Amino acid sequence: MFGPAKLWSFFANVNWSFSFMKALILVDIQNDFLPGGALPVPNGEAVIPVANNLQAVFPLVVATQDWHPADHGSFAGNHPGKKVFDQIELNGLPQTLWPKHCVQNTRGAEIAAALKQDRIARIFSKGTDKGIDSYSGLFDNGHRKSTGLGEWLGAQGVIEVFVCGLATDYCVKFTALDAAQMGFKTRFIEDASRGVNLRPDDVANAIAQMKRSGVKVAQSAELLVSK
Ligand code: VGL
Ligand code: ZN
Repeated sequence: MFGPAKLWSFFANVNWSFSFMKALILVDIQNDFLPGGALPVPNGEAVIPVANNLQAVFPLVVATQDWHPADHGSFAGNHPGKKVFDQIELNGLPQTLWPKHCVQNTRGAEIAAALKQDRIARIFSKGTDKGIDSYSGLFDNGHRKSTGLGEWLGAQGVIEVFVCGLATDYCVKFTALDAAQMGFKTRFIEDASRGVNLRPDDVANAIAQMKRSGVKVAQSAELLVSK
């Protein structure tokens, strides 16, 4: 075979779904963000069956894991006189104070047992530096350090990412915004995510902000049929 026929056979045999790979990013589906955990997201458990079904239609699945040292600066208990949900400044950045959660090597920090994990290619931890929080799975809140997730996805040939998990108004939102900013075509999967809603409109505002930043909103049903 030579000429156009050879060229055609080359293109016909490329697995384009892998060359331009789509990746599913499962954000912080950890015990502490589920009922009974330290910082439960209302109805957070509802994301698990949806996330389990979604994994089957993605060639690549990754997860993020909030992974704090016990003396992390985002914990209210590490700031005498402050309460949970107070706003402070932490090394020059605005910081909401949270209950102690997702402490490294504790049960609360473990990925939920009900989440299918055999297809998770890599888990990227974040929030490991006590001096700065990290809502996004790609960078800390000051964009000072990368977790390596964005670079790793790029190296796998990923051009499009689908982001879901906990919590819509914090880690899911900032993961999606950073992915879009890094140049990934980015979609937020609404029914595979739940938010905290400290203020009643936080989830709605998070979705609006993602949309303004070029993140498209998807529902799991449309993804499960078309792939
Ligand atoms: C998260 C607050 C503090 C999240 C993590 O996963 O959305 N929220 N740490
Ligand atoms: Zn955290």
